[in-house]
Amino acid sequence: MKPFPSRPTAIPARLWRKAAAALAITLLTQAALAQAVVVTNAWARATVQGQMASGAFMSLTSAGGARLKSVSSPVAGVAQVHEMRMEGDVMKMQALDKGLELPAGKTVELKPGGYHVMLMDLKLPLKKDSSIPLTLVFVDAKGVESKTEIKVPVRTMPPMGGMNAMHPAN
Ligand SMILES: [Cu+2]
Repeated sequence: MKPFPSRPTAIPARLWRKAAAALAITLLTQAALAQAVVVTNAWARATVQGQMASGAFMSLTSAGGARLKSVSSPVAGVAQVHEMRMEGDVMKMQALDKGLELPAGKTVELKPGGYHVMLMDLKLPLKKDSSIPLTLVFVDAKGVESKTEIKVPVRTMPPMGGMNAMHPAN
């Protein structure tokens, strides 16, 4: 049996530089990904004739922590981030003036009965199987603002599982 070499194999400096450059690119990519908020399972509830408001729902995951500051959509005159909570026996809904906190690495669910995107003053009915554009404005842990535009499918029921996974463009 050959003895284990006591010296590591010499690696030419040229290769080390290549490896270092590759590592730097990897780290940069990871930093960019850490800042982005991943949006999955987005959907908006279809409306019936004459209905002027609806809700949009999704799961938001921020690796580094962020805040959903505001939302907007060309189909709604007013779009807000809302929360629903019980006050005594009464379910109340209100706008989150400071936005919705997204703790690092935790998935925050926007769903019926909880946090949601409220779409008001609808300019057109939300038709089942269509989709609407939605702009999400996030502020990351360093206070840097970024916009994510997503296409939100209009449904009558929440989606099952993660078939509508979407990633921010930036
Ligand atoms: Cu609401």
